[in-house]
Amino acid sequence: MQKLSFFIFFCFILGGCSLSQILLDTDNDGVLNHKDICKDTPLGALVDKYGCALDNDKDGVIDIYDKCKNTLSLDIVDAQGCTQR
Ligand SMILES: [Ca+2]
Ligand SMILES: [Ca+2]
Repeated sequence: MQKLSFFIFFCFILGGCSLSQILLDTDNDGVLNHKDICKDTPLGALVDKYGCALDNDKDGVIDIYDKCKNTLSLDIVDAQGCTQR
């Protein structure tokens, strides 16, 4: 909350910011744009505090699209997040 206060303060001091711009969340992931590192999060994806979709098994396929959510870290996976055979 403190970071948001600083952001709002400097935004108004420097000019050109409206409240609606400050409170904008373009991808509707619950993380405001000024804090959102991943601004194109797919609708319905769970996100971290930076607005990036979660990929719990770190295979490069985000959880919302991952059909195999517990692949091993060194596995090579297909587009569905499942180990290629
Ligand atoms: Ca996002
Ligand atoms: Ca995954």
